Amino acid sequence: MNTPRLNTRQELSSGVATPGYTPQQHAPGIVHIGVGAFHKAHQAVYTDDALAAEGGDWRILGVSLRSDTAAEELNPQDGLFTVIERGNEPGSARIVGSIARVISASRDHKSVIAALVDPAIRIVSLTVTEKGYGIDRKTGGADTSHPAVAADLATPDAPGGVLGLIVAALATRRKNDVAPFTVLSCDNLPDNGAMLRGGVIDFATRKDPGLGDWISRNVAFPCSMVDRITPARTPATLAEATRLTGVEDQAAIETEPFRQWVIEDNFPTGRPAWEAGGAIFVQDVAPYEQMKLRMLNGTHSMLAYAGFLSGHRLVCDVMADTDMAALVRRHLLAAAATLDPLPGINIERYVADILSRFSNPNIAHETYQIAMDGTEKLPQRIFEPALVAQGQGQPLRPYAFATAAWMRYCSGRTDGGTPYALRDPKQQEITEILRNCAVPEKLADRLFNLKGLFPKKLLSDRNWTTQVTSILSVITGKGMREAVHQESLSA
Ligand code: CS2
Repeated sequence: MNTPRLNTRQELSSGVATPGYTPQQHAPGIVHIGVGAFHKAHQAVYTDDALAAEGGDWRILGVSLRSDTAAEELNPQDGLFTVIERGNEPGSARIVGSIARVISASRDHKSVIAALVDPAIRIVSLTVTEKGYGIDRKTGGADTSHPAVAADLATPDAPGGVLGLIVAALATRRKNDVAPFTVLSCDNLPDNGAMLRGGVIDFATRKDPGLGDWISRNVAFPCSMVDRITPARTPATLAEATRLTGVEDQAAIETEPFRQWVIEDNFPTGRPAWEAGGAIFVQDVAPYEQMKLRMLNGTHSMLAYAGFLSGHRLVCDVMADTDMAALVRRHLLAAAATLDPLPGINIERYVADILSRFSNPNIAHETYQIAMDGTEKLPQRIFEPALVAQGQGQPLRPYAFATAAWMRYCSGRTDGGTPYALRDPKQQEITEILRNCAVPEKLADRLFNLKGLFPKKLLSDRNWTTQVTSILSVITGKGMREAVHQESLSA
């Protein structure tokens, strides 16, 4: 007999948590761009909790800019999906009902625009990854070399990228005298709201300075810090969902029990009661964001490059390697030392929590997944805390090691010679500059010169460049495993 597919009419196995409200009775109030596993494990769960606690018309209309997968998986299931939490206890399943529907921009562009200009939509939130925004981090304006930005500037009436869509929708709302929506970035970027605000205003001003000015005076862009480790889904996730719920769920995801969301409380047109799910509302998100980016994400990137090249497929395998675990701890402590104390946060506890989250053996989080998009991630995760450490006279070694591990990773071959794809927006440039370059000093030099990547203050510090180059020469000479071992002796 065929297993029935999850939808609002299907009976589920006992013990499965279902929405504490009737999803169809709540209209959408949020458009979310980027309906990937992370959104489903994070904002969708908080919204589910908010709807159960306080109701309101706050369901989510998902928008996928590039792929049809989310729409194909979720729409036949009335937007429902299973979240499997995997901690140290056996996994538990929960059905989330906060997503009403997903619109695929490539198939139904009209509906995307209609949703964004609908007065009922009061929040547009985003998880589009670091590279999805098309904002130049140096100037803070629109990055005209970004393909979606360039295309949208050329044909602003048919926007397909983040900046183009938001600006076109805000222009229409302004014309129709409809209050603007609040724009909420949920990606791992410092000052994500302020950054997006800068990009949107610059993009709008290029088109119409009056619009840029109106946006700067009327649209809120709160910052937020998001955290929940969510591995890419595998066929095992779907099989486990069926085992736990008794139905087939093509949209199931798995994640860790931990979750955190710190949000700047700036929602002029209202918001769901996300605090019901544990979200914390503050005036200034920056210190929380710095803590998370430098400690959790910075250490993640370091362990991804060194771990992947040491032959570890999963983060929990990295943590079971005592040499690597020593470097993980060293990196966390070094990053912690760059932060000011934060009321309500016990930093030793935060370190211990991260170590235990990374060691979770029931989460199949791949080092290769984290290694992706290094040029987009290293500036805020590694270089920024390195600059603080430099200014405060703290050791630069942990950041130099992370950087050298990334440089070695850029060569695109394991120590055994197996090639892998870099998966980085600068992949082509990196591959070209590294062609026929086996000498570590040259390799480091060429990557140091990658346009716009390294801060000048680091490049002009010989202590920094020499450490990176010498670590890289140990890695290339002796292999990653041995280099990690040597490094761990002084950790
Ligand atoms: C990871 C993050 O892939 C990565 O770069 O560092 O996705 C990390 O798992 C999340 O930020 C955790 O909240």
